Amino acid sequence: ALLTACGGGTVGGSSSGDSAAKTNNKKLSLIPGVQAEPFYISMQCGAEAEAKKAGYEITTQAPQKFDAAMQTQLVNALGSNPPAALLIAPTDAQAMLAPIQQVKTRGAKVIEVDTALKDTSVAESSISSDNAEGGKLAAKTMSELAAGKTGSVLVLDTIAGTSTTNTRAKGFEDELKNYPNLKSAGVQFTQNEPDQAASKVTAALASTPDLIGIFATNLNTGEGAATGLRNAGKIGAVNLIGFDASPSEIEGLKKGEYQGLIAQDPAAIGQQGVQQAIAALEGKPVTRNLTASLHSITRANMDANAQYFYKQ
Ligand code: T6T
Repeated sequence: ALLTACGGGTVGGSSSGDSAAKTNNKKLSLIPGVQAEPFYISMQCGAEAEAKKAGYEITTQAPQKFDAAMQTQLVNALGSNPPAALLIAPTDAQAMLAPIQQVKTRGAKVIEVDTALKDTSVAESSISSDNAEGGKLAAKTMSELAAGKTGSVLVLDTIAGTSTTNTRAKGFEDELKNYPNLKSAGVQFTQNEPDQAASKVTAALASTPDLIGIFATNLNTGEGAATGLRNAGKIGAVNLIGFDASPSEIEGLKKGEYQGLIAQDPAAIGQQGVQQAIAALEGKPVTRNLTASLHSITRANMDANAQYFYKQ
């Protein structure tokens, strides 16, 4: 298991809830979307710090890939006597419903962090960025960068069924309609694999000669898009707006591979997720929906925004 940047806890590894029968009331479980990824590591750090402060124990288990079948195994492994609360980033808005519902039936409070199920009746509280607004913000930035120039703009999404990135893509496409000089070249899915994002960019450069911009809806699509542009010698010729602020994206922004990033605040999502879980467990008022902040980062303002860079 890997030690996290924040010191406590591990990524991956295993736990068993069976011997803890009577003491589960101070136990929380966090199941992020995927392991060893800066966004979720930063979220885990925020969650761990908050749990420690409140005298709760939190165990993190993350799937190897952003995949509903793999995540379902981890949810099922919580067993018949689950922790008091489950904080989870559902990897699929529909496929994760049944397993999460089962944990709830077995007595755990469910808190959604980052992504969410389509069925809003399961979670006590959902904490996420305003993803539609993030997409909009990216389109506005794209329009400013184009400065009136005409051309096509491609969106790289992750997987159909990922609530966050699907909403970012839609927010972007909706806002793009306000800029008649910018034409949509469509939304491509990449299975959250940087390699697939890179090949979609290579293909788009060949099929769409007037391509002037790419919006990558998360860090994996962004890293892949940067590779695709680099391979084609198109860095800077095509504007790349990314989402998130991983160390590799920040490096890319410095080098001019990205013209802008929309950073989330994953540590705050983790922290608030733990706060809401504890409120639910202790019978205190719970807020059904909480929105974490977004920050538009460019090369010009990056030094002032260093607190939003993700951990790795
Ligand atoms: O963008 C984040 C997260 O918000 C999204 O749900 C999945 O991808 C990331 O984890 C970044 O890779």
